[in-house]
Amino acid sequence: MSRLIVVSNRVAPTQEGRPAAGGLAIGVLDALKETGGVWFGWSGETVAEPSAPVIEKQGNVTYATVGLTKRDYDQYYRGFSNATLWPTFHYRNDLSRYDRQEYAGYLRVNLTLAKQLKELLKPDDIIWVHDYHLLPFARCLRELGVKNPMGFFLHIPFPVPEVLRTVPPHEELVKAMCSYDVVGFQTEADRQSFVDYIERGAHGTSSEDGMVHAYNRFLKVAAYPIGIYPDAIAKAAAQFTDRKPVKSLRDGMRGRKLIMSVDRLDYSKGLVERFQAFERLLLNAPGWHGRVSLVQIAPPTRSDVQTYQRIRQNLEGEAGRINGRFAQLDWTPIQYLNRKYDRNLLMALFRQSQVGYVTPLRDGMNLVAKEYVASQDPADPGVLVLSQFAGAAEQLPGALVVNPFDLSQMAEALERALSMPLAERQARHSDMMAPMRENNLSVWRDTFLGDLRSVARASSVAEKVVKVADVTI
Ligand code: GDG
Repeated sequence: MSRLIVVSNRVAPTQEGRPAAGGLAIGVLDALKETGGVWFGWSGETVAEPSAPVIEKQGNVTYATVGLTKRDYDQYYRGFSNATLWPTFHYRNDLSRYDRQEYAGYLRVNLTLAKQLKELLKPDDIIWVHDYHLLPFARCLRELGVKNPMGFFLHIPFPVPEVLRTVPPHEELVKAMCSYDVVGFQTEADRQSFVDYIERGAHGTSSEDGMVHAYNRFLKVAAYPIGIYPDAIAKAAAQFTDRKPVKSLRDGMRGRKLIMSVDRLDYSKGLVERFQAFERLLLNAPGWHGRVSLVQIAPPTRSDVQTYQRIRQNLEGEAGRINGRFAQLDWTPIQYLNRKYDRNLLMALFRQSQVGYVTPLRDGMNLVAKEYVASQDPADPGVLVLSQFAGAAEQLPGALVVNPFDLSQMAEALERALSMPLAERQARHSDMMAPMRENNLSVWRDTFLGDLRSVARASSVAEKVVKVADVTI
């Protein structure tokens, strides 16, 4: 059996039990632990000079991590990845900036990482690369002569061509993506945006079976919506219900209803709009004063990128303003907690709440939405209020789907969720659990890797045929 080599910008914390706030880390680590393999990427440290990977084995997973120099970190990570690609792919061109030096740094780091990985590779390894930091990684490996099968999965949205074209090297990036054998997206809409670019902007073609022909390459392009393990989450949520922080939250609520939100502190998550829609609920329906609180957990990320500092200030300002306007001596409408919590504890907190409030302005999938549903007690489940712009909306038919730009609609959905009868809550909950079980995290991994293996087999057969033909001629 060939080894699985997973490559992502950041390799998840190697210490068991340390909380990893981030959907990619959660998804990849769970997927890798079952099959075993190597996880290669950045250690999270900055170093004076690039050096050989540090290898650490834990169970059946080998972690191979490398440091980045300060210049690499600034140009590749903070710069082109997070100040150009992230905002643009989340349709925030207003926050996006382009700097040619940063793009050069992005390409340089991809090449350096490819050289470092090459030294670890065996001929029958299969390589699975993750996310927007590494769009050109396969092209770099191929230039170094690596012939192994290579797949790529994009965790964030892929924008429509008109938006993608605002990134100056868009064509070079899409061309580089065609060096993979399989390119996977979270949703059908993302897949369609990529195919539209290929057909209209790159003179390529696509066929019904998902094969794309462009820039002299054949690759499979499909949607592989990432899943979770709903039953394991349900179990953890139930087990942690009696832990101290969960109990003290419950006691502190004194019979009030609880709306829960958990997100990395990121402008794509629509936090300000979410607070304002909650404010509108309190304005429109004074009967809820003193009877409902919103708990927002938002661990900080990328806090050295300037736009992230602004969102933090903005949000703290909004929470303070709304609390100042409505709070009573014994009631704080919004509890805003700017820190990380233990994962199992989060699931138990979800289970305590009556509403999961997940309203990103754009999101590749959004695992929190799925985790919220999985955490619920089937006998008395909470209701999910979900943005139509989260990939998860394609998959969670029992949610109350809202447009996060429409504050009134969000306030109405909150009120409806808070008052929903038990039978309707139960029906909606079971409508969502069934597809989540069917498309759990192993299905995501196995479908992707199954496609990667079969495309790689087909292209190696085709290569042999071409070689034979060359000899015959
Ligand atoms: C990217 C895409 C896509 C959050 N706070 C804490 C904590 N978390 C965990 C959540 C969840 C994960 O982090 C966040 O995942 P999301 O999917 O919601 O969002 P991103 O981080 O933006 O992930 C996203 C995902 O990749 C996977 O493909 O769905 O669209 O943007 O699991 O529970 N975990 C702990 N403490 C916290 O305080 N332990």
